[in-house]
Amino acid sequence: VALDGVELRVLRIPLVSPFTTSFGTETEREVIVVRALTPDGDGWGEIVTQQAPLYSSEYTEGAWDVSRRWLIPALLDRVRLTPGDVADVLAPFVGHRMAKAGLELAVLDASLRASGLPLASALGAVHDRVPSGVSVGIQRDPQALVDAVAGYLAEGYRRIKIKIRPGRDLADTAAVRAAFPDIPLQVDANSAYTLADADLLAGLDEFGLLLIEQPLQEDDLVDHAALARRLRTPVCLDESITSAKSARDALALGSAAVVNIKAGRVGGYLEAVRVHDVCRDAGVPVWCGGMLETGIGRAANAALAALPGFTLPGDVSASDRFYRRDIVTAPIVLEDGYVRVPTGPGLGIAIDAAALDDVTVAREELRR
Ligand code: OSB
Ligand code: MG
Repeated sequence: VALDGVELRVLRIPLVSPFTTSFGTETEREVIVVRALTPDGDGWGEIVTQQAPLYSSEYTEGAWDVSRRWLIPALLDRVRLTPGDVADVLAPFVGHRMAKAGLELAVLDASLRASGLPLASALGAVHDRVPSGVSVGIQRDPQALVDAVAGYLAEGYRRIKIKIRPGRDLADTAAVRAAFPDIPLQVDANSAYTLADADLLAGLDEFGLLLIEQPLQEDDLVDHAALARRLRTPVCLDESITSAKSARDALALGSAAVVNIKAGRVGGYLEAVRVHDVCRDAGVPVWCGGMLETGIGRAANAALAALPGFTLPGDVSASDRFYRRDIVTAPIVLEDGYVRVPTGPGLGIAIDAAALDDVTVAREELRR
């Protein structure tokens, strides 16, 4: 495509209920939406940073700054750009993978729309719908958690993930397992433990979990391998997997038996496919993670999750899991516990301009 300009917006969207993880509670989603302006039409992307650098080192104000000051000017310097060029042009800038991923997605959407190809086909999808799991935040007490899980199961979600942290782990998991003996269940610690907690974490083994997600720190690959040897529950990595190369390293070390793939965390949907390929070649199952995406990122995640190596249900939930009103005209919905993979060109979505304007708190346009 010929990239004439890029529009950035910061959105603040209220959540339907507070979302609590080991790193804090959110009541509002602050996120950046990217619009690639081309002679053939617009493309949309989403930078999935959060307000504070707690999940990873990236955060919204930082992503905004690096995008407008460095990343977008480098892209606008090019007369023509294929989606695959974006990562190469941005490679000299260290890190900032979520910012890069959001920009790449906007270029990818514009380019695919111009050629009439759906993102799912471009990435190599083999399914037209994907099973939907839901990520449930830490609640007031175990009973409140059981009630929340019951609500999601009634909606049809096919897999439950609960957030844990020190002090809110064994009892919460035990309560959910006791209430629902047969559901596919997994836990996510968001880096809240150390290897010294191995005995405590082994206490989770009796609950028949699909996996434990990211118990230790982002850079703890060796400790994750040591922990994996002490648990029967499979260890899954989220925060630690920042590229196809780091995925290859983690698998070589025995740090992960399962991988959560998030396009933002690895620098884009094209790199996410490469992470998928590395895991598939190694026989390691993957699933699609989420970052409380709007309808933009949610559509892209449904496309990614339809690749053949995604053999576990992802955090690809319906829009109304987090938002009363999405910024797309046809929000993602749950149908018999599945989410449909979009079939239109590019992301296959249409932006609801009024809804988008209503939640926009900042806007800037950069032109070549
Ligand atoms: O660790 O998977 C995570 C949300 C924000 C940051 C990190 C994570 C999450 C989730 C929510 O678990 C997943 C979703 O979008 O449904
Ligand atoms: Mg996680």
